[in-house]
Amino acid sequence: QPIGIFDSGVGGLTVAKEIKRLLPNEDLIYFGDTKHLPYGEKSREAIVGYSTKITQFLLEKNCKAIVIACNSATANALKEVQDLVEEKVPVIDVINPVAEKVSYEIHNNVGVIATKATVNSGLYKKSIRKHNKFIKVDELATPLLVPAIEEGFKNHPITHSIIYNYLSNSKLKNIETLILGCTHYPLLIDEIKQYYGNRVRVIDSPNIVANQLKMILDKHNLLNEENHKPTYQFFLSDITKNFEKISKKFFGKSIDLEHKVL
Ligand code: DGN
Repeated sequence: QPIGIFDSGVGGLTVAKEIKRLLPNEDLIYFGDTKHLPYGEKSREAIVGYSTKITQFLLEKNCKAIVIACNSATANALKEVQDLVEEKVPVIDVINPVAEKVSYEIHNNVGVIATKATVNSGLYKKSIRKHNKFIKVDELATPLLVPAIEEGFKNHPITHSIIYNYLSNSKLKNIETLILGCTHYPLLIDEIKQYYGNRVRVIDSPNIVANQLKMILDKHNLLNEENHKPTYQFFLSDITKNFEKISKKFFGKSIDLEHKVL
């Protein structure tokens, strides 16, 4: 049985890649809802609608776990996705495991950059404060980063200037730790680290999420045998050049992208 992973586009590939690295014997099904991207600008109702439809599709594909590899979907549709699966399979999200880890390990000023849909939900702050109410959390919406990434503007002057403009915001002035609260953003991690130098620690969210998944599958006795040869399947609601390029970089040239109407 495969693990189902979904995002609005290429962002969730940063999580899928880490899952593949940490769980090399697992079959993966990835769904990128490229037709409805970006989720960060959509209403809660729309995000709930897309997320539950994709979850339904992944359940039909017999997935043994669902990874919501999208912060905007987690912040707006986690409960609806959980209700839909009725505890038949575990649901792993990208906010709660990161917030929990940060709240135990770090005791300082934390900054979160994310889409509007995530920042408006305030879920990072709530989730961190639930575990540790002394941490100061500042969240900033940085919506232009997703279109820049989806356009393939890595190492590009436009992206540098967007990063500079956002990160110099006074909200993030005194932070010592930064959470990339959008699964697209690790694709710009070099540029973001370059802006801060050693001043700020950037959390490796994909690694935390992949570890959480591993722990849960292990707990439920759902991990494949060590000699299992994995398969990787990709479904997109719209096949785009940029997805093709990034997915091939992450998963190898031989992968196929299938179109699925959503
Ligand atoms: N990658 C998604 C996230 O983590 O929020 C959303 C990006 C988007 O669609 N704006």
